[in-house]
Amino acid sequence: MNKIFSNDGSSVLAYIGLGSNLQNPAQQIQNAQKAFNNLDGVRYLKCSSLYRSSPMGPQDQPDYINAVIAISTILEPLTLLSHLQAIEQQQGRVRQSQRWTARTLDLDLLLYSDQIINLPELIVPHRGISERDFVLYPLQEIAPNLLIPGKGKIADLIKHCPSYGLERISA
Ligand code: A4P
Ligand code: MG
Repeated sequence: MNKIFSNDGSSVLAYIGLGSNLQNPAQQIQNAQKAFNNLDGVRYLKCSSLYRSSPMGPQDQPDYINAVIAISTILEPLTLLSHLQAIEQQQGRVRQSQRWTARTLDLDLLLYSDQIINLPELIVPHRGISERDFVLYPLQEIAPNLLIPGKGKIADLIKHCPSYGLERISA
């Protein structure tokens, strides 16, 4: 447990999507879990299984490993986003001009409590959340009854979700 986490009721539940398809993706996900464990203002709660998926977007890149983690946090959304980007940087993320290219680590803020956020640099729920099996299945695994603000019940979203050949690879 990190030092400045308070338990005074001001913390919120948030879900983060993790994706990696470069430089030992499963290890990248594990390293990111450790980074969350060490982040002030964040309590790491749980992580889904790891899932393998075919790339969404350009096909000339390796398969992805995806997972979702739940955290409790006292950080404001934009502060949390800047920590996510710092963790991506620490794990060697190189941003390309082209969208959806291969990466060592991508951290997306999927949900922040039941808030809907529409800022230039932060959109929550994450804009792809309802169209990605590699997000919805791991999310459902750790939050089976989730209601996604503005979108509906997770079980209903999964029924209409395209498939990227998702395969659960570890518990
Ligand atoms: N941003 C806005 N809202 C958010 C949010 N909720 N969480 C902004 C995180 N970032 C958010 O992101 C671009 C900008 O989005 C950031 O500057 C931030 O201010 P980025 O990580 O720099 O770039 P990106 O990830 O390449 O772009 P994008 O459009 O966010 O891509 P996605 O949606 O993250 O998708 N295929 C498989 N199978 N599995 C994957 O995990 N991931 C992607 C990336 C493509 N294909 C994939 C997977
Ligand atoms: Mg991203």
